Amino acid sequence: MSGAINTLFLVNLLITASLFILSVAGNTLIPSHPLLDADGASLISPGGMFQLGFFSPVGSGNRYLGIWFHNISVQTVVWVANRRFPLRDRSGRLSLTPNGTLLVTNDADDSTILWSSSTSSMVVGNPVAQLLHDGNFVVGHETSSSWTWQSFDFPTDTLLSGMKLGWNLTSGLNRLLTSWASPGDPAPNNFSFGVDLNGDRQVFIWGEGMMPVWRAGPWTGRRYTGVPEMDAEDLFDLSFVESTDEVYGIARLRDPSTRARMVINQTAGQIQSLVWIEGRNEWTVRTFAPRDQCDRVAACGAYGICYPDQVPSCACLRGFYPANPRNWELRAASDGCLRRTELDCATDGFVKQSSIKLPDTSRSTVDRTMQSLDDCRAMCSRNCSCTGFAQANISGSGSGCIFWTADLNDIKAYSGEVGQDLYVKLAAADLDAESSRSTKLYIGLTVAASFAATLVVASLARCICKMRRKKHLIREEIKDDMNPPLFYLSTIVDATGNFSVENKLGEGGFGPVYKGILKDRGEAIAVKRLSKTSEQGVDEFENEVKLIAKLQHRSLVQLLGYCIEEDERMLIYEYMSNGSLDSLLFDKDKNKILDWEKRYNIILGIARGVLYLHHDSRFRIIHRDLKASNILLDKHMNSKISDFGMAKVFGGDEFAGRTKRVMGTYGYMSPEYVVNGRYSIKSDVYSFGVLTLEIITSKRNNGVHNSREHLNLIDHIWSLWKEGKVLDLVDEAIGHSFSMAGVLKCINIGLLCVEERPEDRPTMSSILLMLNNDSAQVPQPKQPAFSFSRDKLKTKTDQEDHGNNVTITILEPR
Ligand SMILES: *[C@@H]1O[C@H](CO)[C@@H](O)[C@H](O)[C@H]1NC(C)=O
Ligand SMILES: *[C@@H]1O[C@H](CO)[C@@H](O)[C@H](O)[C@H]1NC(C)=O
Ligand SMILES: *[C@@H]1O[C@H](CO)[C@@H](O)[C@H](O)[C@H]1NC(C)=O
Ligand SMILES: *[C@@H]1O[C@H](CO)[C@@H](O)[C@H](O)[C@H]1NC(C)=O
Ligand SMILES: *[C@@H]1O[C@H](CO)[C@@H](O)[C@H](O)[C@H]1NC(C)=O
Ligand SMILES: *[C@@H]1O[C@H](CO)[C@@H](O)[C@H](O)[C@H]1NC(C)=O
Ligand SMILES: *[C@@H]1O[C@H](CO)[C@@H](O)[C@H](O)[C@H]1NC(C)=O
Ligand SMILES: *[C@@H]1O[C@H](CO)[C@@H](O)[C@H](O)[C@H]1NC(C)=O
Ligand SMILES: *[C@@H]1O[C@H](CO)[C@@H](O)[C@H](O)[C@H]1NC(C)=O
Ligand SMILES: *[C@@H]1O[C@H](CO)[C@@H](O)[C@H](O)[C@H]1NC(C)=O
Ligand SMILES: CC(=O)N[C@H]1CO[C@H](CO)[C@@H](O)[C@@H]1O
Repeated sequence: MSGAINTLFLVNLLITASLFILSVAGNTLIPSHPLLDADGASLISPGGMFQLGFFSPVGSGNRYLGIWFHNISVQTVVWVANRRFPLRDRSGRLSLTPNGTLLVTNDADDSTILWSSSTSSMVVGNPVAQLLHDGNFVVGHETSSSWTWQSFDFPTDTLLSGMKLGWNLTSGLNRLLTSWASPGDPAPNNFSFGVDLNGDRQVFIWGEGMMPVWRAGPWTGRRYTGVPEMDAEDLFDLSFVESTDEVYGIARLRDPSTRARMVINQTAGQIQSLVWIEGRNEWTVRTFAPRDQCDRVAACGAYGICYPDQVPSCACLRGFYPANPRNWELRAASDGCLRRTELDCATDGFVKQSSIKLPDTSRSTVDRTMQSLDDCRAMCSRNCSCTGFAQANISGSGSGCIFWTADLNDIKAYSGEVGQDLYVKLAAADLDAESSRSTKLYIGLTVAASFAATLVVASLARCICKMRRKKHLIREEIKDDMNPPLFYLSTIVDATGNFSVENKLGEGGFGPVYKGILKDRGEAIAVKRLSKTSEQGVDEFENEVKLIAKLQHRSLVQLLGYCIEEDERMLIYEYMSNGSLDSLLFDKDKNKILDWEKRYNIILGIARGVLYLHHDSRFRIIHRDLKASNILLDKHMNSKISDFGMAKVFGGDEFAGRTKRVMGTYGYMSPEYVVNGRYSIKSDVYSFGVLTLEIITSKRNNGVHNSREHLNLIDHIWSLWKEGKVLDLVDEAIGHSFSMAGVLKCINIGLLCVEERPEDRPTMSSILLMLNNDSAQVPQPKQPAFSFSRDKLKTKTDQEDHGNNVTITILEPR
């Protein structure tokens, strides 16, 4: 009995074994012989480097069709078909249809197609699918060597030798690597790696919401500008191809017998190139990026330059100074740098910045025909919108030019000879200054503070996590709480011409804003659309809906309704035909229409709106982000406050708070808020003061100043006020028909509002009293906050770092 069973078992085993041998024998799949997971069947590439079949990722029971390195001790999957739709058991089947489509189906339930190869052209005759020696799985006619489909066109997270990364411009096919969700789950996740077609074509890593994380930059004929170590690369030979129908990067193994790959790694957020070391039985990382803090996209903002080996790492390019000194002191350099002297497009020249990673070229143009740097220079000089240039192709004797027409962003300094030369356009005055003085670093930092900056990053990360969690709750919360009308998505799509570009008004705090006309009422509306990809902004959206729905005042922009449908979230507002205050005020031509009467009326409107928020509404509300771009003007030029994304509500007698997450706009934020995260109605008063002074002078508090002695507008006004010459700063566009007393009173009030101590600043009700009543007492202002001259800044920094504990306090995450 047991002998019979044994024999039967043996026969069975033999049959199974022979089937197994049959199915693994080849590298070819034909329509009549599907590949079944239940058989343990697979294909092996000629040469034995790759294997194709069903597998389970480490730590998961799910089954996927994939390709991996054959015959090595570490499971290394390089391609996955059904990334999102795993099989739960071994019932998977890979089949080839007679027209040449590959299908992964569930054998237990034949109707479920988990994956299919998308092809537009079908194979006529006898199709075959083959796993080639390089790991490419292809479909074609049995006698032809051109493929109707290939796995290399649909990469997952791995780039193999000979694979193209980038675009077929004719078909629009974009070969992009996307990271696995986790080692046990190949579903596509946050990080991707590919080619961006804007400007001079560049290679990027993008993170969540396709936010650029790292920029390899443009190909410079020999290497990517952001990968200087490529010169020493011995594993792959990299190149970049641009033609009328293709743009792609490609890496070819120098020694085709090595096992090597490039992979976008989810946990590290890096692109890594790895090689298998036979003797050690492991993968070794050869190169990776991003490598250091200077690889973070735009780490130092516009016209900033990042030195990886220095502390602090950010500096301004020669001829530029920090846009926001205060901010730089706080190690937040993303505001970047400003020109000392504006260009005049006649006498400007260039300063050479050597050994750098070229700035972002997405807003640049390339001329490959120019032969010499002199030609590039002449071209850039002639064109007023040109901000700088560099050689496009450093191979050979060098040729071609890249011209930048926007701010120069994301510049990294290399040590040694590896980088490239960048020529930055500067005003003649700055060129002279630069030749006598070499400003390299903006100093004012101790190691303790940079440690504290690390803590800020940690606390920020924590905030972001909190926001993510909240996203899921938002829908329910809003539904419970809402009273403004709900709009259908279709109504909004109709009104805005399906969010057409022509109707886009601008970019708001958390997404684009569109103009629309409600078809049934003919009423103009403004639609604020939360960008789908933005995690940031969900909190702000929620806040704004809940808050502004309950507010009604002629000096606040009125919310008409909202829309939450599918994954869209939108706010619908009354349309303000004269746009935002900043677009008029700071435009030399447009601000001529703002005579004193209009400006005074605008100041009064803002004051009434803020007073309503602080005292008259059912709650106490602190807006926290009053600034010129948040003041909108209706058709009669009445000012209205908008954007309640950051506003805070208080009940009862409480009217101050403290936050670890200091958000707002530098230049308008009061010192106690910037430094300690403390805010109160008096921080709004401070912002109101800044706004008032900006409205009178048409100058940005944080803008470029003609005078090098002054840090900002407040500082400038204060020094003229002391000298009794403050009317010199009044915008000429106001003309001569203004009431000198009225203007002086407004400046006086503005200066009272920006005093250092919150308790010294007036309340909104006394401000309105002063504005409205000519016989009301207006006290003399004291020295405002943030008013110290450039040389005092250094001393102040020292004090903060050594004596006083202020700087550290705000950076402490709790
Ligand atoms: C698998 O690897 C071993 C050792 O590296 C080698 O001896 C053997 O030939 C390989 N087999 C195949 C099928 O490549
Ligand atoms: C090939 O056949 C499959 C089903 O067998 C079908 O879904 C697919 O559209 C066909 N493809 C082409 C290109 O005709
Ligand atoms: C690009 O796509 C078009 C249209 O599908 C195709 O005809 C062409 O062969 C493709 N080019 C390359 C280089 O693959
Ligand atoms: C992005 O990655 C984080 C963790 O790294 C994860 O929590 C988050 O869900 C991912 N986002 C998406 C859209 O997959
Ligand atoms: C991702 O990179 C990290 C750091 O190099 C490494 O420890 C980890 O094993 C990598 N993950 C995968 C899936 O390769
Ligand atoms: C200046 O350069 C930009 C970008 O290269 C180009 O679009 C523009 O036409 C040029 N202007 C002139 C006057 O040549
Ligand atoms: C860069 O210059 C080299 C040497 O002159 C030349 O071979 C190569 O084709 C150029 N590359 C491009 C993209 O123009
Ligand atoms: C609106 O545009 C989107 C994407 O641009 C498109 O998918 C959608 O079909 C369009 N809707 C209408 C109603 O035109
Ligand atoms: C204006 O201010 C004066 C002095 O404070 C006060 O006596 C007067 O009542 C005020 N007028 C109005 C209309 O409030
Ligand atoms: C700062 O230090 C002083 C003593 O030097 C201490 O009294 C104060 O509480 C500290 N402030 C904070 C916010 O830690
Ligand atoms: C400066 C400006 O754009 N003014 C406009 C304000 O709105 C009214 C009505 O829409 C227009 O007539 C003005 O020209």
